[in-house]
Amino acid sequence: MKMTAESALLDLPIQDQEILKAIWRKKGILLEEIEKLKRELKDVNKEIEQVEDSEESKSNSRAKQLAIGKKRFNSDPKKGMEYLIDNDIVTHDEKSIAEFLYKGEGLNKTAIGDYLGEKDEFHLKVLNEFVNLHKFSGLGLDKALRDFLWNFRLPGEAQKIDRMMEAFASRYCSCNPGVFLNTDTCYVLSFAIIMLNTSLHNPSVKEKPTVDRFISMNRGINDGKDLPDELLINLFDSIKKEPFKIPEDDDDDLTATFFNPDKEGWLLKQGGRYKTWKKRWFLLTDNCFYYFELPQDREPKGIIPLENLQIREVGDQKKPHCFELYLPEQGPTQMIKAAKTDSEGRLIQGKHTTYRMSASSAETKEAWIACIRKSVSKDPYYDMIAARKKKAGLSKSN
Ligand code: 4IP
Repeated sequence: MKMTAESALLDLPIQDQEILKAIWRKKGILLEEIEKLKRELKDVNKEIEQVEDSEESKSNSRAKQLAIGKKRFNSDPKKGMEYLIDNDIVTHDEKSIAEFLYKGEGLNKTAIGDYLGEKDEFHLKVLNEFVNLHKFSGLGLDKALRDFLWNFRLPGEAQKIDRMMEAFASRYCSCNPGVFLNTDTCYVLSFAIIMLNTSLHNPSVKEKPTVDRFISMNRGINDGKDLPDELLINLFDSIKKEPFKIPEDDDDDLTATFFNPDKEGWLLKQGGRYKTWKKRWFLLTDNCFYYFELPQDREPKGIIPLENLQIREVGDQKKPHCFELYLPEQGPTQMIKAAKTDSEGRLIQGKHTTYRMSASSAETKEAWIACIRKSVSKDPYYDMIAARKKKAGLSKSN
């Protein structure tokens, strides 16, 4: 006979029956609780799965938004950045935008340059934060420039370049106090390095500058004083040995588009008051025409700023292949603004109404005329650099 739990219970003394019944009740309650917990656990697991699913899709859509944002930024930097901010990928403050641009993953370096070059106050703050992310301490100016110019592509607009190079120069000077007497010196020298890079490595520039020429070009830029030759020689050697690596290099040279190649060579020059002809070494740079007694001379005999001047071919009874610089729309007695050193080495004003030069051949004459024409035609970069150069050389006396 099979014994049920109830019949077994009846065999027990009353007291034990009560205890057993209580245990059964307790067991029932516990079982119910276990079931309830199981159900709850199932629900919680379900919820967790749902949460995980939505997190995944959230991160999926975030990745998608990031990709869209970068794509938009590359075609329209301002709008792209707005999109990235609206979608909480980048926070709307100069620091996080600068960090995002500095990291630069998937961003076009031309677009970064355009964004950083914008002129309103907020963009200027971003530019400063961006420049401050660069560690220039203990770096030579060439190395710092290489690092800086690798992170974006310099925009083509003079004012944008000006702001960026200004920010670069202040950062370099604050990381390396004492190297330059002021930030304008650093600014001017940075441009000189960029120009040197073009002159040395652009095959279309035929006359390659020498180290002496580089030194003489940068005379007096350190608050009116000369920078140490050693510093300039090291910079020259570094650029000569290794040209700048330019982001997204597509044969479009960094500076060839906005710097006219300089020219130098022998010409005969006619005197102002006394019309004697002198053989002088001429050099065209920074919209100025310099002449020296000898190519290796440190000090020019004369300086003719080309601003407001025009150039024309002329015939001369005594000399062949002549051209002259003249003042357009001025009377024949109007003097050209120019400086020369007198026999005692003092700087005095020139006394020319025109500057007449004779070249050794028709080709040389043509080449000079073409180069000077390029230089006298209004170049927006010229004013910018010339003004800064002036400041770098004269700021102490200002
Ligand atoms: C001089 O003639 C030279 O031609 C000077 O050229 C010239 O100065 C003088 O012009 C001219 O009088 P002499 O040597 O026969 O005296 P450089 O300075 O190249 O020697 P410029 O102004 O052309 O440099 P005036 O205008 O100073 O007289």
